[in-house]
Amino acid sequence: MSEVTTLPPIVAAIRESRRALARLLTRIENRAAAAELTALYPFGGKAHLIGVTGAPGTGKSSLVNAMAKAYRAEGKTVSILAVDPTSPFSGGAVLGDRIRMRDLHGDAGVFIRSMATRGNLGGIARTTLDMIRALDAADFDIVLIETVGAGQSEVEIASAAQTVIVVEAPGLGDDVQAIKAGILEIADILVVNKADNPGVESTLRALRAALDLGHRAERIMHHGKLMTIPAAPVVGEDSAWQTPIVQTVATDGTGVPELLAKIAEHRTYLRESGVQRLRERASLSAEIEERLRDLLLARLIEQIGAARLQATIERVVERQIDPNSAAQALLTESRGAAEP
Ligand SMILES: Nc1nc2c(ncn2[C@@H]2O[C@H](COP(=O)(O)OP(=O)(O)OP(=O)(O)O)[C@@H](O)[C@H]2O)c(=O)[nH]1
Ligand SMILES: [Mg+2]
Repeated sequence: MSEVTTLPPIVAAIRESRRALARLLTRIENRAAAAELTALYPFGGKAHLIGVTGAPGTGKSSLVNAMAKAYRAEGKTVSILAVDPTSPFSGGAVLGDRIRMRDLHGDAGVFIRSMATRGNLGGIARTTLDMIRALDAADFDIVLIETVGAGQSEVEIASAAQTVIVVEAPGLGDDVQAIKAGILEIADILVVNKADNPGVESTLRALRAALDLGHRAERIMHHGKLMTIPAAPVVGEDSAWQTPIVQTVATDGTGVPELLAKIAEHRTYLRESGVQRLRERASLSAEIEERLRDLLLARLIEQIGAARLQATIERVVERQIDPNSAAQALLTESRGAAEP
C-alpha cells in the first residue's frame, strides 16, 4: 500500500504487526507512550467503539465473543479490550480470555487484550482511553470494550465508547442489577442475556419500567462527573434514540444478529443526529480539563517543595491553620517562588 509510506512509523508498525501493537499497549499501561499517542491521535476516529458493561456474571465475555464472531463473519476486523477494575488477579478478564481463546484463537482479524489493572480508578479510565485510541489508530473496524459495571469508574470506562451496551441477565437476584448500580442511564442498548434461563419476562418488565421512568436528555459519565449534554437536534418528533432491549443467548449466538443490527442503527443515529459530535466534544473537554488539573497540580507541588508542603500539613494537623487557608497560602507562596 502506498498509503503506508506516509504514515508515522508507530502507526505503520501497529497496523502491520500485532506484536508492535501489543508492545505499544504495554507502554501505554506503563504510562510511557506519550510521544506515540501524540503521533497516532490524528489517525483514529474510524473504528466503531462499543462498550459492553454489566454486573459480574451476566455473560459479557461470552457476548463480546459472540459479537466478535458475528462481526468477523461480516468481514470486519475486531479488537477486544477487557478491563476489570474490580479484581486485578481473579475472575473477570481472565475467565473471559479463556472463553475467547477457545473460540477466537488463530483468527488474524481479531486482537484481544485484557488490562491488568493497577493504580487508581481515574488513572485506569485514562489509560483505557489511550489504549482505545491505539486500537482505533491500528485500523480495526470494531473496538469492543468490556468492563464490569460495578461503580462509577467502570461506567466511565464503558462510556468512553460511542455505543454503550448494558448487559443484564435473569436470575442473578431479585432485582435488576443495572438499576441498582445506576448504569442504566448510560445504556444506548440494553441486552437481556441468558434469555434461555427462567425469569426473563420479569427482567424485561423491570427494565421496560425503568426505561419509561428515564428521561431523554443525553447523558455521559466522564472522569467521575455525570454530564448532561443537550439532546439531539431533533429533525422529526421520533428521531431521538429510544433505548431498545435485545434478548440474547450469548453461548449459542441467539439474538446476536439482532444486536448487531441495533448497533448499526445506533451508529447511524449518532452520526445523523449530530449526537456523536456533541458527546465527543463534551468528553474531550472534560478530559483536557482533567489533564490540565493534573499538570497544574504537579507543577505547583514541585514549586512549593515537599518540605514546605509537609510543614504546612503539620500545621493543619495541629489546628494552627485550616485546610482552605493552608491551600491559599501555599498557592500564594508558590507564585512568589515561581518568580525569578
Ligand atoms: N445459559 C446461559 N449461560 C450463559 C449465557 N451467556 C453466558 N453464560 C454463562 O455464564 C457464565 C458467565 O459468563 P461470562 O461471559 O464469563 O460472564 P461475564 O459477565 O463476562 O463475567 P465477569 O467477567 O466475571 O463479570 C459462564 O459460565 C457462561 O458460559 C447465556 O446466554 N445462557
Ligand atoms: Mg467477563
